Amino acid sequence: MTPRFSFSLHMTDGKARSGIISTPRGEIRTPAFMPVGTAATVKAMMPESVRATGADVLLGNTYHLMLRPTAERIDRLGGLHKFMNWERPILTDSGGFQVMSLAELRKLTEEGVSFRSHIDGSKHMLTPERSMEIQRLLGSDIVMCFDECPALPASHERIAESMRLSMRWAARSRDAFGDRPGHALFGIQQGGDEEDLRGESAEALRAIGFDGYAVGGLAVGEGQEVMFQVLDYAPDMLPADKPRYLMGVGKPDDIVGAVKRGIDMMDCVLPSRSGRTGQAFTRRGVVNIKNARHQEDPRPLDEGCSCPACRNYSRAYLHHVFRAQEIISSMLLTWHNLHYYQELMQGMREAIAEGRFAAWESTFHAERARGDI
Ligand code: PRF
Ligand code: ZN
Repeated sequence: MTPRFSFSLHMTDGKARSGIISTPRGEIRTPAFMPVGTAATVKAMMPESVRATGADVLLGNTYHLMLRPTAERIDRLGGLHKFMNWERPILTDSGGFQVMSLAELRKLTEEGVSFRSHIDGSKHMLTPERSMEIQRLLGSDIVMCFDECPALPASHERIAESMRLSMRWAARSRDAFGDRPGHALFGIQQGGDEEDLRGESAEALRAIGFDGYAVGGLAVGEGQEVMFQVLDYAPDMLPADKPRYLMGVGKPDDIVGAVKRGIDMMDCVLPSRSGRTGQAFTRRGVVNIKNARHQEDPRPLDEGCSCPACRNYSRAYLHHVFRAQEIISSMLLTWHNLHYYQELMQGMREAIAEGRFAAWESTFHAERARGDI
């Protein structure tokens, strides 16, 4: 028998939840953070190193991979897992959001989005049906519905029209996905910062029925305060027995606030991208390794961190290789940042399981308030 996709909720502490998503390619411990592997690589990291940081699942992108090297080529080469040497679960985003933020000459219709590639200007079209086909060719374990959303702030009418289009696309995504045992399809709630529209969107998705539900359309310009206001009600509108995924979030304190409000999965480029720009996340806040104050500091980035950057190198070395633009700088800082994010998730999972999330959260904020060493 093919092992099925399933979610088992183990513990709740307030609204925070811990559990396990089971897939034929392995388990995903929740709350989960998914490193972003946009172009079939988590930049500057070998897949075994990504795994060593504690990641159970990666995120891949329909938009980037359809343009280069194309979904058809990846399929001919045995699928994305084999292509990039990551055998564990992969979730793929559906492309609509990336088209609207990255592509040129976009044209949105009921049918889908036509656009020109940001790489070579070539013409393409994405529809719910084509997005489902691409994600199938990639061999994605968790497939996302095709959707779109406005940047915030936006008017109620603008948000409503966009959300209703995304809900019609969600129904088409569900039909095109079909029945694929062992693979999951997630719906995406839209509705911006309007409570009534979030409710309408959740209703539409529940009526169609999905294996998991994402909260989309946040972290698009509204700021943390408004995002948390929406997260105070939006996750509660989605089925409690299915995973809830907050897309494209975020900074460590965004992630903690989202888990506190009932989110199970998140993804963000921040830990990997910041690693390449010299920003390190630590329990005492953000450290800018290019700052001259590190140039002769023999101490590690973070005394309490067990990652290779902190075990084997000084701040002085990390400062030097960053300034000299050496490739190892991106490798070490990305490793550290991904390790930090995964330890954050592990800390929350344990705290939730032991019913001490509130105390864990107080310590998290207190440590950051002390500032860097
Ligand atoms: N939809 C999709 N991908 C996304 C988003 C969304 O709303 C966001 C919003 N933060 C990030 N990535 N499909
Ligand atoms: Zn470290």
